Amino acid sequence: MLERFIRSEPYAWPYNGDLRPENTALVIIDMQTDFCGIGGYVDRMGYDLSLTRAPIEPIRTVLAAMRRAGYHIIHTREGHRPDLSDLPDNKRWRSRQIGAGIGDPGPCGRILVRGEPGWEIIPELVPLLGEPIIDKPGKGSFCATDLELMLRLRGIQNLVLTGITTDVCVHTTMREANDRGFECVLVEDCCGATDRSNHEHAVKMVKMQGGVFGAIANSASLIAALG
Ligand code: C5J
Repeated sequence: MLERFIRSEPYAWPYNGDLRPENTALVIIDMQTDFCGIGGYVDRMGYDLSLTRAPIEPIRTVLAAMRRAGYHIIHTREGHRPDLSDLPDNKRWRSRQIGAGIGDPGPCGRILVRGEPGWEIIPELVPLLGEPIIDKPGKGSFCATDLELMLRLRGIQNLVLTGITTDVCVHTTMREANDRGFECVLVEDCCGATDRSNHEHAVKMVKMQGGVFGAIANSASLIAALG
């Protein structure tokens, strides 16, 4: 086997040098208007949209490179059924405390509800036909979804994690994936949080204990490793 690694911290990723399009997926998490668009959920909560919009261009570049090289591409969306039957009462209650009630009407339609304009993936990163989209009711991409089945059926072992938000849905997904034995790298500049320090601390957490959840890379070193 020809070994291939990405320059990353705290170790060169993947641990075994087995980086191939066949066994590796780019996962783009929740790049929806609700998380980075005007009038969406994050905007309604009053956070700085420039922080969650910052990864759009880096992800675009990585997406184009990984599509070209034939890697698996998987998108996720956070959202709830229109009848809100998959929305826990406490999640709704908490969102209302901060003025962005999930299921309530907003400028982009009902907040975080499947089928509404705010729930759609932003046009810059629209999935191609055939690229799986995982619809998830929670923060982690494995909870109450068929993601693990899709990965196992395709023989995918390595996950390149991008999207928003670093400290919430990206981190939860990375932790879930790591516990299931997937080898994960989080691409720092392809992620963003609602708070800069949360982003930085989420990145730092991954690097503890020899890479407790995997590794951290940036888009330039990832693209360089793809050859
Ligand atoms: C949040 C997410 N932050 N996609 N969702 O509620 O990270």
